[in-house]
Amino acid sequence: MSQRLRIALQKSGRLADKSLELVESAGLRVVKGANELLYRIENAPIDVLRVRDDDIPTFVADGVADFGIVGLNVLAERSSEGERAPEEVMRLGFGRCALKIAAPESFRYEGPHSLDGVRIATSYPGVLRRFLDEHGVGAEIVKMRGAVEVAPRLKLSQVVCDLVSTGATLEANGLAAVETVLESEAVLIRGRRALDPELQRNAESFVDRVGGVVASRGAKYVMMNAPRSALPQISAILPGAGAPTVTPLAGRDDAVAVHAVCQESVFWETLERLKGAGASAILVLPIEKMM
Ligand code: PRT
Ligand code: ZN
Repeated sequence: MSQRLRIALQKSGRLADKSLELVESAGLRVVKGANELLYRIENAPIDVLRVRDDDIPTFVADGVADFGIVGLNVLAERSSEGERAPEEVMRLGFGRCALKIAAPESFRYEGPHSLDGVRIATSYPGVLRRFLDEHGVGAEIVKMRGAVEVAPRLKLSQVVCDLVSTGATLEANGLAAVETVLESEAVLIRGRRALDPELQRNAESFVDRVGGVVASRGAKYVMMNAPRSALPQISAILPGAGAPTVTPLAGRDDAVAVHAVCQESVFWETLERLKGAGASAILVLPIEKMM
């Protein structure tokens, strides 16, 4: 029997749908069978293990799964505990949030030193400790598993260190963010063990495909005609493009066709600047796949 690669994804929660979507965008057909714990991929030797996000780093570190998708916040907390942390393969561009220190309005915050001797409630004691140590701050960390935002009202702590996306939860609890400890997004992680050659090939192909999906998201293919003399200026305007492809135009020595893959958003302003530099017939096309 051939060996199957295992990818651990959050079963339900903020990352669940987008993680599965990413796998599907990579051309892997997921069969949502009766087995809630394990989904099979029908067109590749891969299984999807569906678990709680907190368990994913452990499963990947222990080899129960070969890859996983978690918030960078979860990976960072795990890494701060020292031993056997999985490695980050790539950032995935969704699940964005930030681990922030938030305080009631009455708290005077003038920088990390304002936290000296203060009690801080958090579910991320490791990441917070590292931040405090880096700033030479001695604060007392109160570890909580959830509902961190209520700690100041319960007099468990003066301030909190919690994940924030819109900030609505902080606001509803009379807190305001004063410091960012970690910017987070979903990341692909893998274990550090060597895999059998066959699994290793599968793993490389999986990483290539996921990388292709992530890179092509937001990327655009830009084409235009331009005076040869404007090439340096045009290359400088194209957002996040490597060296563009330049081809001659039939019957015209002074003008060329320029093709480029832009990794960043191409705005109307960009097109206007290209036009201003002498470009004409500018086309911006979506990219479906990239490798
Ligand atoms: O059941 P399981 O253990 O798998 O899930 P979970 O409840 O532990 O995690 P889940 O699904 O809530 O979050 C999974 C991951 O999503 C986190 O580890 C983060 O990487 C990421 N993420 C992105 C967030 C948020 N945005 C977020 N807003 N995780 C939590 N929140 C919390 C925030 O702390 C606040 O309490 O959501 C609340 C609303 O946030 P505001 O700022 O929009 O009000
Ligand atoms: Zn969790």
